[in-house]
Amino acid sequence: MGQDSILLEKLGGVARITLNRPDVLNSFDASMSGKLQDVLAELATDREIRALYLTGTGRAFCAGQDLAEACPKDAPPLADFADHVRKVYNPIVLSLRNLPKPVVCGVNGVAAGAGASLAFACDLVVASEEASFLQAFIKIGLVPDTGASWILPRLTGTAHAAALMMLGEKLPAPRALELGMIYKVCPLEALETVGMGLATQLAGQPTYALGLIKKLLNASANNTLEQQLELEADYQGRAGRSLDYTEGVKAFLDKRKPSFTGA
Ligand code: T3D
Repeated sequence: MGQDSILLEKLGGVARITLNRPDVLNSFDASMSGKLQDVLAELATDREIRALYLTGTGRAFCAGQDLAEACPKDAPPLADFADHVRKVYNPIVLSLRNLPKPVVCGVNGVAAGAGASLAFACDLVVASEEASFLQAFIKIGLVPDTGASWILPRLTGTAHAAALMMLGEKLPAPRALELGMIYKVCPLEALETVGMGLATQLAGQPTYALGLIKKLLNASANNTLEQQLELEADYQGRAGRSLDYTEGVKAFLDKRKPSFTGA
């Protein structure tokens, strides 16, 4: 029996998801993408889980599509990449962006093609000093997918996004940090502590409000100021009716640490 391509551990309020095909740099075959979709669907409704941590086994985070699966040596290539992208990668991006809880990504090594896009679809990205990001698509005659062409220009501006996508150069994590593509860089030995630490911290925060912050950030990309102001008002109304708001204010007035339940 083969190894499990996705590992899921529930550690208190945090779900730790590990991409686990290290021999092929955790590239996505049908089994791994299907399992990731299933795990994300399960975690979306698991009330005990209030934050996710996504990382990879071995020396890579994820090398995107498994090219041996997409173009087998002795068989015809995947019939329709459009169909494949719609069914496999688009639902994963939408699950991560629409998940009503925060996702921290711990990029342990190279993140290439859809693997880089996967990291950028998460809320907070922490990378090891050895990690790198690679818009590998152009190297094999493809275009960026899995949300890269939407998110990269918003992270770096069009000038850098165009260079990354067109030149396909490997970008070291410290440079990705300088360009505003990721949140933090740390030594590889510290990645687990830093990444899981952030996820654990987030799991103790007001989950409902964090979910609304994600929605605000998603909407801000295309809204006018007027639309965004209205959305903020609406969400503030909702957050103000949450149990965590009541607890937050009560704790402040009592001069004690709040105990948020996520509701
Ligand atoms: O199919 C569709 O629906 C289209 C959608 C596509 C979405 C995409 O993600 S397209 C982009 C696909 N990914 C790539 O093009 C990246 C390919 N990999 C690389 O360019 C390099 O491996 C890296 C730059 C990521 C790392 O280089 P390096 O030198 O550190 O490692 P390596 O020696 O190239 O790879 C190590 C092993 O992993 C090697 O196998 P071996 O020789 O030890 O048996 C290599 O073949 C394997 N591997 C790496 N990436 C992939 C892979 N095997 C299958 N698919 C991969 N993507």
